[in-house]
Amino acid sequence: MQAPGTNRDADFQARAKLHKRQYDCSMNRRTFLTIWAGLLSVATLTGCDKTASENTTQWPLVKECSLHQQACTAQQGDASATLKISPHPIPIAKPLGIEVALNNLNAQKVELDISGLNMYMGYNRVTLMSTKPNYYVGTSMLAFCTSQKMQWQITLMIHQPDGTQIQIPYYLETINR
Ligand SMILES: [Cu+2]
Repeated sequence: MQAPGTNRDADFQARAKLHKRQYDCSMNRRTFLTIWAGLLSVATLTGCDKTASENTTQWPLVKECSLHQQACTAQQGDASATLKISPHPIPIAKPLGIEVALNNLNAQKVELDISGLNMYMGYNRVTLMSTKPNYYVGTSMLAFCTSQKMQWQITLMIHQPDGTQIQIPYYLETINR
């Protein structure tokens, strides 16, 4: 283990990253504090979210709309994003068709991230392809889970040309049969 850096800025940035990382990984508070207290070398803090330092705006979670039944739209001001995941209902461990339509959002790159809310289900992120203006498609998959009920957060990550990022999260629940 390396000695913690003495540079204050680096220290601050490391803490900010840690904080972000905790949010992204649902790391529990105790683990977070343990790591923070140690302020381990930054080299150990890899994985999870490589864009943690990116300037990110998070939209509210879309929860009222069921992706099992329909396309769901998130809206903020005049900007909106519609996500459709096929087939309906959304199966586990089968290829999924992803379609995203953007409105008044300046996207350079669009990614779809799937994370387990009630259980860590690993890193699952794909880059969507633009097939026509403001329209992105791709394929993804929900990981198989031994737990009966899984709660997922499906996040559209809109990378804008100025380097900032908009994250648009959708809620999804699956029941294992
Ligand atoms: Cu699980």
